[in-house]
Amino acid sequence: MNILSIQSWVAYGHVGNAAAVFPLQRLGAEVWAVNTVQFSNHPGHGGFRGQVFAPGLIRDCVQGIEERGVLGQCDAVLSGYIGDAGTGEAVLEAVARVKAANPAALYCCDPVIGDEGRVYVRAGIAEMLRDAAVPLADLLTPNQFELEWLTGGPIATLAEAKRAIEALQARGPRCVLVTSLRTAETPADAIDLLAGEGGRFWRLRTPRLERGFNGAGDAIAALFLFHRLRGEAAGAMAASTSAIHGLLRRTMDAGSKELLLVAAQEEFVAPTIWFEPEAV
Ligand code: PXL
Repeated sequence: MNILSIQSWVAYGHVGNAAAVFPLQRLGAEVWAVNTVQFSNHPGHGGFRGQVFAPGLIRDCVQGIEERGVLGQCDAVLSGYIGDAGTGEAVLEAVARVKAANPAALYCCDPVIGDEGRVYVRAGIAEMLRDAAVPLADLLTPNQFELEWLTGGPIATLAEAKRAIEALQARGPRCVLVTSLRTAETPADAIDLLAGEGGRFWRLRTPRLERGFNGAGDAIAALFLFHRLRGEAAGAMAASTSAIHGLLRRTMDAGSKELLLVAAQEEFVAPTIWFEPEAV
């Protein structure tokens, strides 16, 4: 399995490609990692240094891969946090090139816009994701805030979440995984995930952890893509969520600010706790 992953890179810690590449490799995927930035660390630490790469670097790397004659062996493109609109265009051009070389390739778009009621990407990015990336995506992995932003309204119930997924599916992606969802039906101590594909929906309920983790969304999107390439959505949701839950629990127990991807690597292969989705 070959996955072209176009995301940010941090030297210290784990977000973007630095959260996605190793879990994919640990499962046996070849990752063609194209980095959109090189930062010292995630901005959530309060400060950071580094550079945003020009979109031309992404185009060059994809063209170079194409010139080696291997683009047709790419099974999927994965994109996440996009720093500026030019990068977004280069990502979508890469998707088009891969799909031209391998029509069976999937595009998994993690539409990183914000969380907890707040947009945290630059002006224009959210609109680009909604208007240009969603129509090209085969798999989409929004959190609840992103699902609400992309579909234009608050989501308070499971029925509303299902309708929002259907509205997105009508615009492009056949498979949508909502990576964190709290509705009227969600117990206070839980977080739900909701997947929809082929007219069916599955909900998976996990214990709510005391804090959030930068990069967790990036890692779950990568693992969901991996397992969905291997099989169907419900199984991919179970495998990816169970793995990330194990990773987060271990990270929390150790009191680490950054995901303990290396120390918890067995969780990607054989999660300690297995969560089963239910059809809803
Ligand atoms: O986790 C998403 C992400 C990835 N990369 C960088 C980020 C963020 C979220 O803020 O800043 C550089």
